[in-house]
Formats: sequence, structure tokens, C-alpha cells
Amino acid sequence: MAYELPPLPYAPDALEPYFDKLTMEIHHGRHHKAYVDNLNKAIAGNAALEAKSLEALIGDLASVPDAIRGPVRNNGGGHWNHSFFWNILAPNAGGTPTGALADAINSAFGSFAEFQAKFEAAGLGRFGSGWVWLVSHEGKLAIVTTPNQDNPLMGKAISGVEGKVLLGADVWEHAYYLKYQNKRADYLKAFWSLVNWAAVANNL
Ligand code: MN3
Repeated sequence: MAYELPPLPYAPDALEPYFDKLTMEIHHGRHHKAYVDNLNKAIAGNAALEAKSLEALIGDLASVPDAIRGPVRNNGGGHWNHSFFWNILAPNAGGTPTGALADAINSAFGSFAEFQAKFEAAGLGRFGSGWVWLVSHEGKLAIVTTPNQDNPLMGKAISGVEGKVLLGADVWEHAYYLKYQNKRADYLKAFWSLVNWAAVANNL
């Protein structure tokens, strides 16, 4: 059973003016689709891998044969990361978290504003392409970053980070270049207007 590109959970222009329609169309329809297609190509013919859930596949890269581990890591990570990303965004979202999530953020970072500043700084500090994540690990929230399409699900030995992913931001240039050019900081500021905090809280 091949992996499939999930539909965007909203129209490609629904995140305007923060994320523009053309970027969303290319990001989902071409970049995300390419990760799915290349993942399927990489594992084609390997029935054991084809039977796995995406989480199980990228959560146990050590069991993937050497010859295809790189493509599975990059494209499996790309498929998971983007599927996750679309679902923590929503039109008419943003604002601030509430309840247990707000408490956990305040406890870990001091305040929501400090959390935002640290998350933005981490995203800006990720050289080249990658992701910035809010994770929950051993009962505490933390901000971590990964290069390329790595993520915390891959485990510390592979990705250098660990924890349950609550929130993530794609800092690849393909996520923002058309609208924001080289201004990653402006893109990360706009990101806050789209975060669906109810979805993030569900990940806690
Ligand atoms: Mn991307």
C-alpha cells in the first residue's frame, strides 16, 4: 500500500495574506508530493517496509536497509513533517494557547511572548534548510531544531533530538521565498497568525 499525498485541510488561498496561495500550491502540490512519490519509489518492492505506518517507518530507520536509508529518511521525514505542518495551521487562527498547553509554555519559557521569541530565534538560527519544533519530553516543553527533513520521531541517535512533537515550522526557503524572499524572520512572525492552538493542544 503506497503512501498518499493527503489533501490540504483548507483551500490553498485560505491562509492569505500570511501564506500566499501560490506558495501553498507549490509547497503542497509539488514539494510535499515529491516527498511522497520519492518515498514510495525508495521502498517499492520491500513488502515489510511498505506495510509499515509512516510513523513506524521513520521511527525505526535503523531497520531500513543501508542502500535506501537516506532516501527513506529524507522523503519519509518530508512526508511526515508536511502532513503535520498543514494540520497545525488554520485560517482565522493564531491568538494564544489556553489551558494546560498555556501552563506548560509559561512554565518552560516564562511567558508566551518569551516562547515566541525563542522559537523565532531558533528558526532563524537553523542554518540552511530545516525545521524548528516545540516538543514535550519527560514532562517538559523544549524548542529544538533539525536540518533537512529530520524530525524528533527519528530519535536522538539519528536526528539529535527527541520528544513528542507539538508544533513545528518549516524554515526551508521553499516555504516562504515567493512572498518573503530572504526574510525568514518576517515569515516566522506571520506563522503565529496561522497556528491552530487547539490542534497543538491535542498533540500535548
Ligand atoms: Mn516544506
